[in-house]
Amino acid sequence: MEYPNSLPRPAEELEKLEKVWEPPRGFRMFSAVNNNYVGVYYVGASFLFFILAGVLALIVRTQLAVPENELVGHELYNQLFTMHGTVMMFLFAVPAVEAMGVLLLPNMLGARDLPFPRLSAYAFWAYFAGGLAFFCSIFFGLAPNGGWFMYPPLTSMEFSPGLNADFWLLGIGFIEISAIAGAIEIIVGIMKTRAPGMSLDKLPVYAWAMLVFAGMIVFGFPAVILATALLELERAFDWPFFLADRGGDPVLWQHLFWFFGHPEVYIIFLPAAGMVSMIVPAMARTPLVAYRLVVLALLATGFLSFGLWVHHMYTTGIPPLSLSFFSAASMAVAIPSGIQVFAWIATFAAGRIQFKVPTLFVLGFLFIFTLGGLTGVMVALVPFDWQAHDTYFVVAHLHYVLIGGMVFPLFAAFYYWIPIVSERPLSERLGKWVFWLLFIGVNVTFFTMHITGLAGMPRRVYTYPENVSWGALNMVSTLGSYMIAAGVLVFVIDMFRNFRPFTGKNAGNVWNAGTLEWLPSGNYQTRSIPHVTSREPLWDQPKLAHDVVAGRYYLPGAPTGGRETIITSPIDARPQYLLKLPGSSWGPFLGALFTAAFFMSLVVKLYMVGLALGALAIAMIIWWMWDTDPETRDHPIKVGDEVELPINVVGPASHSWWGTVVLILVGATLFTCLVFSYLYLWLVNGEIWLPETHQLPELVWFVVPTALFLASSAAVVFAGRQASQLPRVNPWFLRAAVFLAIPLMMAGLATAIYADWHVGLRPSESSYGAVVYMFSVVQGVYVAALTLMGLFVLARSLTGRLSASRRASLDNTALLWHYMTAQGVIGLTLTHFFPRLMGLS
Ligand code: HEM
Ligand SMILES: [Cu+2]
Repeated sequence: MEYPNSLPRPAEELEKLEKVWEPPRGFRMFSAVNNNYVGVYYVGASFLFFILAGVLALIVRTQLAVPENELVGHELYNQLFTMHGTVMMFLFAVPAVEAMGVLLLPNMLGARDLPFPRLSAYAFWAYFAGGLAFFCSIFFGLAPNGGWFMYPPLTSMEFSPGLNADFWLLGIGFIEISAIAGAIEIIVGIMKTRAPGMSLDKLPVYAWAMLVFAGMIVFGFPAVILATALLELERAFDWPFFLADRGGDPVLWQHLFWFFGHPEVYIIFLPAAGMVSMIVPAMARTPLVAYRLVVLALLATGFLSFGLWVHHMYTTGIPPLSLSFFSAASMAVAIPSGIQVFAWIATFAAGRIQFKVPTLFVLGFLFIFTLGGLTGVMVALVPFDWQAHDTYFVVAHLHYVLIGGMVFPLFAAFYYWIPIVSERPLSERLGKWVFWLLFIGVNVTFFTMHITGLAGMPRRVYTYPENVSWGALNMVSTLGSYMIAAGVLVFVIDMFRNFRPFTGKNAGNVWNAGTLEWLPSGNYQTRSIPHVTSREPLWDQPKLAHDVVAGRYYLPGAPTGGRETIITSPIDARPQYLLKLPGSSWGPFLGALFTAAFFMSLVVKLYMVGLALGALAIAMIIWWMWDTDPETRDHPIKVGDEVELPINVVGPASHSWWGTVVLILVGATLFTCLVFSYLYLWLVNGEIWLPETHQLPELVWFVVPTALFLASSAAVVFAGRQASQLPRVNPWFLRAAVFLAIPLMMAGLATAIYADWHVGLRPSESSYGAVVYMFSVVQGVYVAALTLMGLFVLARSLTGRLSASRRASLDNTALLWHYMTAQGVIGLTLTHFFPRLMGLS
């Protein structure tokens, strides 16, 4: 084929590329933003939380080893198992798979980096700092103790006074926000930074899995963010969302929680399945059997898993028709998982297997996960579930699924992929020890729990009497857990002996795999960005690695003098423009620390300190946003002898437009969950929800805020029109329009709140009042954010950073602005007309 670039390359080209991508040294490593640094930190931090939560599990198991043990006592035990479950799920499992994505995806897609490196860095540091602070609550006896799903009324103020539950609510709500930031990065990265030619049909299965994973975060996590916000408002300001005596309903929490919580299981499992789909072909030395079916299975699982949340709530009195719908959906989701398992087995059968450590972990995964699936079928049978519910049988089942479905694939992935970030691969000999200790340990620990469970031992009890004869089984189980710990210890030793990241070198393609992450790479990833023509380019083009290193493909140097990558079209990956990437910066690190501190001060109710910290966090974000949206040059940049790309395009082609659209989807999901809560509370508590004596505001109070929101959007539209005619028109028209839009929007919010207030509605009197004011709370978040963004746009215009071709800040602000208006109008329409329509008032 024709190569984009001719050889030989100019002598200084590689030197310049290396210089531009040179990572910071010493303590400035905290300011690194590129993925091969942040990705490694991120994976490391999540593993640290795995160990910390594991230590908690060991204490739990030690406590349970013998009957009538008084090692930790009742209250601490509750905190221990709550923290163990919470940390494992929220600080280990989700971040670990997200971290692997940040680390692997750029290499796998043939990109220099994902499109928002500073956002990744910010998300990581926020998670790490916030997570550590959250974990430390256990040392002060302040850790939450209501179990990892935190059901009210147990977690309401009445039964959980003190700060423990607040730590959970604010800590987890905040960490989910960081997970969403990572998901936006991953979606836009997969859609827009693939190597030229890597059409969706040639996308590695792992990237597909991560796309579904990130999409599920976008549609799943807002539910739990809303739920935590509602419960926190109830606890802090007595807004009765979940208190039945004032029209609330504790089951609303369960709906919102499981609408996130069930997909959560697949959010953890799908990336692991994606990893396995990469490891199996490499270890079998043959392409994955039924690529398209596997991709379809991933998409189907993602889609179906959202219809299943109710199966965690069979005992809450669901109507029979919806019961049968949800059980049918629960069974349907087994089909796509089955397809993947068959595809892996067929691939192993078709190839010649290399029996290395990653292969062992994949086989261990298949074994343990299948057993977990079988007990899953058992608990799906209603009479059996009735017996096993809340016993150790369920603890056994859930650990088989989680450890089999996620921990084993993760270890396979560690052993498989570490050669691309470390100068040395991990040891095969020690790896076998790790595998057998973990495999035997897990089965010893958890298989016995099936039996203790059937013998009637309930979960979440801190001890049990002598005479029930659960003692021997529990002792075995505890010994097993020490075996697991020994396995993890050997792994850590292996890491100390062999893991050498950040040296600028790596061990290379040790397994002879076929996908792009195995191209020789430096801090800049690949020397030149290949043109992809198949799913396993390294197998199909034997000279590819050589040509890439020689600089024959796209972007062999750093033509703009800074970091850059190629942005391609979402479906068929045609090159669209050259994106200038940021270098190291302190903004994300400091911004994240301030954000974490902000949330922690909310927990301890230091609202003024929180305000100051929040302002600092925002200042950091503005600081780093300031140099995005660079000056476009008139002449395009050469990325090949004959291939030229523009810099920085406007509108839907641009990566920041995509980022904003995904953010809007997040917001829209949260808003939909709020609408659901409103209707749900009406449905279950209709009679006391809206007292008949209550007067709705006159309709003029619908018209005025609606008109104000619409007018503010119109002003923003006008500003956009003006911007596209710059420099022919006077920039002061644009500035005046943006400046006017802000008070219009604020007035819209203020009148909406006043409308409810002046008819005597109060948020703490009834769940109706609480949920109606909640619409304004959500709207208020947008008003605050858009005020800042509007001022930001103004500042850019005043300093000459806004023009017809350099206007991403204005365009993205406008997108979000119109969304805010739409959300406001829908909320107003619902709260004003629904009660009238139902004849409630
Ligand atoms: C590494 C070995 C592990 C051991 C020995 C272990 C042990 C335990 C035990 C004994 C309980 C029951 C506590 C009780 O009900 O009183 C428990 C609960 C739990 N574990 Fe683990 N676990 C391990 C790994 C994991 C992993 C990897 C995950 C998730 C990725 C996980 C997630 C959970 C969850 C969600 C609960 C439920 C907590 C609750 O009831 O609120 N565990 N674990
Ligand atoms: Cu479920």
